[in-house]
Amino acid sequence: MKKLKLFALTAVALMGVSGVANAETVLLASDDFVGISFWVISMAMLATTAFFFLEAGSVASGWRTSIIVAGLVTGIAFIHYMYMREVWVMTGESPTVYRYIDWLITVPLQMIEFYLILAAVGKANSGIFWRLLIGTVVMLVGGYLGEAGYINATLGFVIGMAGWFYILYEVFSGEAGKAAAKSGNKALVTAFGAMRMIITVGWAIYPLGYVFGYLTGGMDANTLNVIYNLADFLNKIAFGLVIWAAATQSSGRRSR
Ligand SMILES: *C/C=C(C)/C=C/C=C(C)/C=C/C1=C(C)CCCC1(C)C
Repeated sequence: MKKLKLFALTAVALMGVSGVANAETVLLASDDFVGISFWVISMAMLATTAFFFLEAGSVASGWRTSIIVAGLVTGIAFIHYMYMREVWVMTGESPTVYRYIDWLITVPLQMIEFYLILAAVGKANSGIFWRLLIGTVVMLVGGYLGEAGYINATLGFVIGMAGWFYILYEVFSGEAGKAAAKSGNKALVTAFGAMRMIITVGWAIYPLGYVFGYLTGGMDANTLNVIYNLADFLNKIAFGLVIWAAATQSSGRRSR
C-alpha cells in the first residue's frame, strides 16, 4: 500500500515536471507565423459564430436556417482550429486529419446553403441538394487520399478538381443556377451570385495550396497551411456574411 502510494506520488510529480517541460514547447513562438495565423483564425471563427447566432433571431423566418447554418460552419471550424493550432504549434506538422474532418462537415453544410436560400424563396428541389453533395464528397475524398498518401498526390488532385468542377457546373449552368436566375428575388440573385463567386475564386485558393504544398517538389507544410488558413478565413466567414447581408436586406431591416 505504502509502495503504491509512493509510486502514485512519483508518477504525479513526474507528470508535473514533464508538464512544465512541455509547456515551454507548446507556447506559440513569436516567429511562428503559421501558428499565429492558426490563432487569429480560431478567434475570428469564434467571433463570427457568436455574431451569426445572435443575428439569426432578427431576420425574416425564411432566412433564419441559412444564418444558423452559417454559424454552425464557423462554430465547427472554431473547434477544429483549436485542435489544428495545437497540432501545428506542438509538432510543426500539417493537421491533415483534423482539417479534412472539418471540411467534410463544413463544406457540405455550405453546399446546403445554396439549397436553403433557394428553398427560402421556394425554388429548391432535392436533386440540386444531392448533386452538390456528391460533388463535395468526390472533391474532398480525392484531396484527402492524395494528402494523406493513400494515393498518388497528382491523382488525388485530379479527382478533387473533377469534384469541384462538377459543383461549379451545377451552380452556374445546372439546375441550381437556372432556378436562381428564374427566381425573380433580387436579394436571392445577389446572394447566389456572390456565393457562386466565392466558391469559384475563393475556393481556387485550396488547389493552389495543394499544388504548392505537394506538387511542386518536396513537401512544404508552411506554405500549405498558411494558404489553407487564409482560404478558410475567407471562405467560411465572408461566405456567411454574404448570406447574412442578403437576409438582412430582404428582411427589410437595413436601418434599425
Ligand atoms: C471551410 C472549408 C472549405 C470551404 C474548404 C474547401 C476545400 C476545397 C474547395 C478543396 C479543394 C481541393 C481541390 C479543388 C483539388 C485538390 C484537393 C482539394 C481538396 C484541396
